[in-house]
Amino acid sequence: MLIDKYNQRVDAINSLLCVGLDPDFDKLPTKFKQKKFPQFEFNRWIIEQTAEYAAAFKPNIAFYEARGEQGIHELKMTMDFLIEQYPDIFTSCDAKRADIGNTNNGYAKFIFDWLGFDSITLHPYLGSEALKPFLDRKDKVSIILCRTSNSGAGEFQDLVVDGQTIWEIVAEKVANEWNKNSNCMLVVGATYPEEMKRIREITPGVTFLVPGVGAQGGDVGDAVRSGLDKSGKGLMINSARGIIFSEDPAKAAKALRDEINQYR
Ligand code: NUP
Repeated sequence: MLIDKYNQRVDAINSLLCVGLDPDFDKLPTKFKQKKFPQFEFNRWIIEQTAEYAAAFKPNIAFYEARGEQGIHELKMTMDFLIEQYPDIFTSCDAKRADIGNTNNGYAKFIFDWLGFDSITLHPYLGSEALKPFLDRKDKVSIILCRTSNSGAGEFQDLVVDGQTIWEIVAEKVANEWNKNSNCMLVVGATYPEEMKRIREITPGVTFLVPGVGAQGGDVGDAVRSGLDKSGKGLMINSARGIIFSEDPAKAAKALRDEINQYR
């Protein structure tokens, strides 16, 4: 079970930190922009700076797709580097996929098998039947959007159906149906700690990917207190811009790891 890979790393380095590898090309320091493989070289530097604090790395595929085949090539180089040099660190591809069944096989082949990611983010909009090809992958983790961190998250997610919000229904689906292989996680934004508390009640044993701290301004203490599970884990707290574009990424990663641990 690949969630064990994450938990073992959490225990080994005492960290719930996930470093977001979102190398927005326009924001790269000039010395990287000039290189043959700018996003890869930047990522390698970030990985080397932050690995000792990182339980997980999460590239968002958008920043690579934006550069076409060159970006995809550099994402592959990044994954090859991580798999070879840091095989204990959990990897997540933030791609928010999910389509009809046979189309999903294409996504799974690309992200799990070719790129070699441990996990993928998925939206639940097409329903259980559509998620099945991902959920059936016992060797990989499916991370399902539940309550996202953005300001407009509530437009659909807060809609009430039969007395429950959509995000509560998604959490219940994971609790009761989708997690039969113990390979599901949920995306729960740090910017909504009250909702996170409720989702923790519905899914006591599920690990949350938590974006929204750092650049998006979510409070680390609120998120940790709301989302921690009984074992003092259950969270993968992501920061991208707040670490990778800070003056000193190693220092920023250590500071966030320590801040998270202060509330555990
Ligand atoms: O609800 C979500 N919010 C969010 O920011 C779900 C996500 N997957 N993300 C992603 O997390 C976002 O696309 C980006 O890759 C990362 C947050 O980055 P940052 O705000 O720490 O720079």
